[in-house]
Amino acid sequence: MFLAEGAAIGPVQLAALAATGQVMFQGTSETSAVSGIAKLQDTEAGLQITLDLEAPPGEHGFHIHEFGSCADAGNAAGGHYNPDRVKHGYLLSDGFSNAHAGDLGNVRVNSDGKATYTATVSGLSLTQGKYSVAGRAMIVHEKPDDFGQPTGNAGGRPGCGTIILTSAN
Ligand SMILES: [Cu+2]
Ligand SMILES: [Zn+2]
Repeated sequence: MFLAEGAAIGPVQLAALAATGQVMFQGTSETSAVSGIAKLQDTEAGLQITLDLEAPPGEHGFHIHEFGSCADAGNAAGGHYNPDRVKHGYLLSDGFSNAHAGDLGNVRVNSDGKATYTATVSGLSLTQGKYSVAGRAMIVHEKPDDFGQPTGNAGGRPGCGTIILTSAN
């Protein structure tokens, strides 16, 4: 029985865990000074996010929003990805019960205008399970996410990109 289960489950799990994706961030208006790329990968520990960004120095709220459109100055992306209808927070420390599934916190941009953000977010996936994010949008906000309600007071949406799959297996 043990051998039969291993033979049946192993290859399926490996295929499901190997998806990769990316987000090309572009300014949502002529005055938006935000650009960059995020590489995404499903791993056994969760969704691995590696963001390289150029933006005005300081902290910028960073979220996954519900819809994969950046039109209308980013507003077409809708609200924070929040399938559980819970309050706003910081997913990496508050978890899915006390934060939106899209609440990735802040990106800190250095004085040279560059930032890197890396995280592995348990529970999120590109295509698998309850919290799948491929086809949605990532937004880099004008201001810091202060984790206030209902959405962190992060202001405008100067940077946006759609989460696309680069490899499904
Ligand atoms: Cu946002
Ligand atoms: Zn939120």
